[in-house]
Amino acid sequence: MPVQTIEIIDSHTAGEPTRVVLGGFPSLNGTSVAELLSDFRSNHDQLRTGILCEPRGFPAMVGALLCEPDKPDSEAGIVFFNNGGYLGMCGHGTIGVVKTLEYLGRLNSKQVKLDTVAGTVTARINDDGSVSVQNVESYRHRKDVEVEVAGEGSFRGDVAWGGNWFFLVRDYTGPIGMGHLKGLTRISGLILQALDAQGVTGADGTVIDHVELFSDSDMADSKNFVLCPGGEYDRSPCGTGTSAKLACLAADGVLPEGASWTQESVTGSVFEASYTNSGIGVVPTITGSAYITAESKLVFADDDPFVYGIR
Ligand code: PYC
Repeated sequence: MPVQTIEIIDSHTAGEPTRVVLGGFPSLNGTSVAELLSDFRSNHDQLRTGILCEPRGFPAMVGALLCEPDKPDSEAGIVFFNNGGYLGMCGHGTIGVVKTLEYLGRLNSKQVKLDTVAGTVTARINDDGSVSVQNVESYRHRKDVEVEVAGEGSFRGDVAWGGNWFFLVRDYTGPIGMGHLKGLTRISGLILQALDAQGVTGADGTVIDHVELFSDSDMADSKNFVLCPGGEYDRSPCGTGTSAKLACLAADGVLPEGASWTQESVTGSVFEASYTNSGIGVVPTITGSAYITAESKLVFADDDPFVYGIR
């Protein structure tokens, strides 16, 4: 019974899980993080679901495969993946990776650069143990777009980039909370489908794969619900989603450069964020906390009918 084993460390950032792959993964061909992702997708995609989905994981997990960086002064490259596919960048995942590297004693400095498919990000461990991630440049692509959802009416929102493409709904009026997950997931999924059907995309026709709904918050500037590709909701306030939100707030002139924005998630966890102005948008910095939850070895046996997960 030949077996393959893969070493992982699990953490959660503001409730959202990250599974960092440390060893045992087949070596990938490519000279950049984007090329390594492409080889992963083309030749080893079954390991994506084997690592993340049941019975070894659960669908909300985000994977982070550590690899060679693109740039000589970066600590590592990261290929982010989830139950639905691959992510250009992941804010909560970057915080999880940094806490994992710290836990392993692999950080020589409190500040590191990490290369993702969306670009290089800089992460700093703060004195209180939280991590601040300076994300890739984020910007609003389209303002106040109307999308028609059959049987539900129309929704207006902005299309923005925060390392992934988001549709940030402006006029959702329902409650956001753990008691409403089914309805929030359903309406966000319908909006995602409608965007695709009605040809609303990110720049260069790129598919929008995240939807963000908002409500008032008792403890922060705003509360969100984020639907991720693959149909799971983000347990954290979503680092790239909060970056997209900052880009919209900056474009609307309602949040000045350097001012603090607190974003609560549907689970009640909070990210603190701010931005500096940049060429076409803003450079956001997102701060959150992550905690190690497990250190283990996944076993993939040839005769396991669910060796590549329940898909
Ligand atoms: O924190 O950027 C994020 C993220 C994306 C998908 C899940 N979390």
